[in-house]
Amino acid sequence: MSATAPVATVDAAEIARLDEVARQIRLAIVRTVNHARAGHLGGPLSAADILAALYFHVMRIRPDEPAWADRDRFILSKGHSSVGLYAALALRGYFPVEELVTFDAANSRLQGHPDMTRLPGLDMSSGSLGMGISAGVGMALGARLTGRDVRTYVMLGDGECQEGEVWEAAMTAARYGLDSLVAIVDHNRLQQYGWPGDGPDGRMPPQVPGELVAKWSAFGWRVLEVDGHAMQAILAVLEEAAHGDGRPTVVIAHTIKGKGVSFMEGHYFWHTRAIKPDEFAIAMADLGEPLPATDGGPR
Ligand SMILES: Cc1ncc(C[n+]2csc(CCOP(=O)(O)OP(=O)(O)O)c2C)c(N)n1
Repeated sequence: MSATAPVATVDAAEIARLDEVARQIRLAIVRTVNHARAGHLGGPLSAADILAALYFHVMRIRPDEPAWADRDRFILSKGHSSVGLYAALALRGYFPVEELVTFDAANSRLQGHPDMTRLPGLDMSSGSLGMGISAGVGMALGARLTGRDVRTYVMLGDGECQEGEVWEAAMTAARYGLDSLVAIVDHNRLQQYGWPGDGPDGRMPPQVPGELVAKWSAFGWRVLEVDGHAMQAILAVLEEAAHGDGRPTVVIAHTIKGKGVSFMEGHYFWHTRAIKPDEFAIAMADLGEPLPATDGGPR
C-alpha cells in the first residue's frame, strides 16, 4: 500500500463522526433491502465507508442546491450499489430518510439502479457496468473547458473493471491529463458469482493480486491504495488524490464484500438476496442496533 500521511486537520472527533455516518449508511442499506425484499447488499456494504467520507467530508456539494454548477460530481458506476448511495444522500439531506422505504417500488425516485431523471442529486444514471467512467471523463473534460474548479469522482467495482469500456475511458483520461478525475475501485475481490477458484469464498477473484495497480499504472494513471474501511486512511488518500499531478488518479480501495454484517462478509451469494427474519436480527445486532425481543430479535 502507498504510505498515507495522517491528515493533520482531521481530529479524532471527525473520524468518529464519519465512522458513525458509515454505520448509519449500513443500517439504512440493511433496513431498506429488508423492507423492499429486493436490492443489493454485499457491494453497498463494502462501499459505505468511502461514501461516508465523500459525502460528509470530501466533496464540495450543496444538498439544498443539488444542481449547483460548481459542485463536485459523483458517479456510482457500480450502479447496482444504489441503496448505499441513496442512504448517503438521504442522511446528507438531499431527501427525507423516510423516503428510503420506497426503494425499488414502481414510481419511486429510488429505483434499483440510479436514475438521474428522477432523483435530484444524482449526477449520472448507471447500472450497466463499465459506462460510468466514460461519463466521468466527459464531466472532467467539461469542467476543464468551462474553467470550473470541479472534481469528478467515479466509483467502480473490481468485477466491473473487466468491462472493456473502462479501459477505453482510462486511456482517454490519461491522454487528456484529466487530473481532476478520481476513480475509486471498490476492490472487494468478489463479484456476482465469479468462477470457482482459489479466492475468497472459493471463488476466483476478478484480478490476481497487484493486477489492478499494474493495469491502471500502465494506462497512465497515478495509482494510490488504501484500506477502504479505515476512515483516517480514506481521508488521507482522498486528500492526496485531490492534488492533481497532471494525471488522473485511481484509488484502489481494499474492502470486504458485505462489510459490517458478520454472516455476509466475504460471501459472494450475499451480492443480492432477500434477508430472512432471523438473519435480519443478527444483521441489526452486528450493526449495533439489536432488535427488541418483542420484534423477534434475540432473546
Ligand atoms: C454490463 C453489465 N453486465 C452485467 C451486469 C450484472 N451485474 C450486476 S452487479 C454484477 C457484479 C459486479 O461485480 P463488482 O463490480 O465486483 O461489484 P461489487 O462486488 O462491488 O458489488 C453484475 C455482473 C450489469 N449490471 N451490467
